[in-house]
Amino acid sequence: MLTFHAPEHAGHAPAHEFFRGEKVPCFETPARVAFVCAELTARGHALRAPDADSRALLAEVHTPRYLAFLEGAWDQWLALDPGNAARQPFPSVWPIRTLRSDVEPANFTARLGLYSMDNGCPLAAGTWRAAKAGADAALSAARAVDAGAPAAFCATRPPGHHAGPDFMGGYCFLNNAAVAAQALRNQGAARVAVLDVDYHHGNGTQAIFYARPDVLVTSLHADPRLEYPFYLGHADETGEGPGQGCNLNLPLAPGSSAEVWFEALEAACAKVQEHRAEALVVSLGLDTFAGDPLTTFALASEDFRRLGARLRRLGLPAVFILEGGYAAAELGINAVNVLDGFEGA
Ligand code: SP5
Ligand code: ZN
Repeated sequence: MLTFHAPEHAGHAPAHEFFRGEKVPCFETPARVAFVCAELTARGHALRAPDADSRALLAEVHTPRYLAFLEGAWDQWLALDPGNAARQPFPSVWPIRTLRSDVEPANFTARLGLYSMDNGCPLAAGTWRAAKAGADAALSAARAVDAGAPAAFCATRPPGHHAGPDFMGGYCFLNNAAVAAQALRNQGAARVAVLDVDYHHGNGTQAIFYARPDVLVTSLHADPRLEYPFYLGHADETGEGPGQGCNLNLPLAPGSSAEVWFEALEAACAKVQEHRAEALVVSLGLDTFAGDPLTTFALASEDFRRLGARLRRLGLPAVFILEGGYAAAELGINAVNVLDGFEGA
């Protein structure tokens, strides 16, 4: 499958995140994409550099002040203290209910909180360049599909589906799936569907398209009553205003079997067809894998081939975007199984 990949991802390499109040090594590492690229190459898929600049598209899915903050964040962090080069910034205060988010604070950490949903999004020197290269890949993939490719894959990181219009979260900074969906719309697809199969609900993608009738967002994920991102992803979120009916969440019990998962996938696929989508964006999280260290679903490597084959039957041009998946050594096999399943290999 036509695959877009950029080496800039490796510059996003923060050392640690927080887990149960302790600093632990990051789960979302450069090695993840290295494993994916190695497997792609081993199975004969060619890698291509992104060939489009996503800046204008990014402004359609994120706010100007968020983009400006993210692009300058590392330099602002260094400006506080050159010694910060060896430290990671984390937010410690957030504008929750009753507090104002319209006034941008002059304090860096306060700004970081304004633009963050959690403390789970470590920044590094190369974060902006890595995230921007991922968005460039998403736009390149959408253009390739518009030019006639049946499908394209973005072997990119950091992931994007938790990033909303004006915030980062859950290892995500720029919403690559939203960039691809908006690009497909701009290129002439009357209706686009985003199908999010990551273990976690794609709260950012849902938020970006929630009031829009032209982009269906459907997601199968662990029940947010029990699992991250906790505050969005429930079954009663069906869209609002003109977008009413254009959002479908399929929350599943933690520990759900592959059989239950594929049943939910059928419901999501039926919704995509009902929407009469002309193009598909797949938020391809592989953290539904039984061996994932962060999650509780039970998909086996062969199930990812079945997923790809099922998506092919939708008969739509498709852009696949890599999202989560933290069993790094198996991530390449699982991701490329989806792509090979799609291509009927
Ligand atoms: C893109 C993506 O998959 N982001 C996921 C962010 C999840 N962050 C919260 C992790 C909570 C970890 N709970 C771990 C339990 C391990 N036994
Ligand atoms: Zn995930």
